Amino acid sequence: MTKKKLNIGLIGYGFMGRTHSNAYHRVKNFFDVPYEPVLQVVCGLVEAEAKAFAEQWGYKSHTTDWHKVVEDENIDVVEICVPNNLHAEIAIAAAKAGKAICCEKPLALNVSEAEEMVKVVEEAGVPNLVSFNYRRVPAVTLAKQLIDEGRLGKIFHYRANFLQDWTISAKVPQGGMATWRLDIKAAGSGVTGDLLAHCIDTAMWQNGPITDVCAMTETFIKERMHAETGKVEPVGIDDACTFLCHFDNGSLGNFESTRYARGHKALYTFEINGEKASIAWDLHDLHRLSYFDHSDESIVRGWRSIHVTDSDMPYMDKWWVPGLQIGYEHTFVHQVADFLQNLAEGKSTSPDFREALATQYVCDAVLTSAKNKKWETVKKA
Ligand code: SOE
Repeated sequence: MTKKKLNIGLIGYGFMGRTHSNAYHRVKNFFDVPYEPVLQVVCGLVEAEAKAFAEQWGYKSHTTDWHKVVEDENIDVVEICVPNNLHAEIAIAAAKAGKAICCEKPLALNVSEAEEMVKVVEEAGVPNLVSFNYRRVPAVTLAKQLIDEGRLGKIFHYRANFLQDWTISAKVPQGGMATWRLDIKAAGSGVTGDLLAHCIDTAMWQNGPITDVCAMTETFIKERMHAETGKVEPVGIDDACTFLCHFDNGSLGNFESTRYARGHKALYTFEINGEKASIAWDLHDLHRLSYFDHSDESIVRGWRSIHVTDSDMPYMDKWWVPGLQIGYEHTFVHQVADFLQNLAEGKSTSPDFREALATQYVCDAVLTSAKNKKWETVKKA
């Protein structure tokens, strides 16, 4: 049966542009999606690079002007994969033009931009999604399922880390194509918006709203060369951030993120301790979910390592056979599969802009708390 074509316009051809493009290619082969995605146009800063990207990833055309993508009547979905400071302007224009939107995380540079984005997409009634992809690692989705089934009972503790080590050298510049995440003007914050936002999104999805936070941040390297100006400039981002929090359900949270944990490249881990059971997960071994069930007979009770590959586990019936693995890129395929399904029903996909605003509120409270050295209440989205 021929499916309705869905025309995709991608803005940004960096790392995230590749993950999203790959997802659109793969999704139709593995999932029974209601549309046939057509990669129509890619937009990026440098013409030759946009052209090369279009050729490599099968986009029909390329441009260096994002307005052309948003204003193109032919485009159904706008994919926003550019630095954070460009999210709001593009998303607002796309919503006003009636496009469905998938925006990279974090939603915006700051809370006021994020609030405006939510207002505009909701007024326009366009389906929207923010790409917090780790929710769609099968083991992470399974963890959510186990919690929702009440297997952990009352939850006492939620702790999460996201550790990297790629900015330890003072020679790493700030700004520019590859290192915009170090430039406060482009990123809005450092590890808080870039890495902790992932942990916060997963945590609130699994364990409910965060009500208040107490944080500390540090900028270990105070000045870096700016890739665009060539000048040594003060660094405005947080290199590391640790915070404590309360969840609405009474449990305690403990979060840490840094780009200065020598030896760790992308060590995203979480552990949740409940009255009846505990769960732990580690991105470096993403197929495994550690699970401890106190109701097991005591002589065989212990931490089990569940290999999340069986076909009754989230998303896994679409891939290979039990025991065979998938990886990081598949989280984006799952995201697109869910997005297309919801799109056909005229719905947004979780986490939508409003849920991402809730994460932005936590990030904002974290940064304010670190600055003021005080507990901060988190605004409700
Ligand atoms: C930063 O290094 C980064 O690429 C984040 O921007 C991503 O969101 C994260 O998934 C991996 O690390």
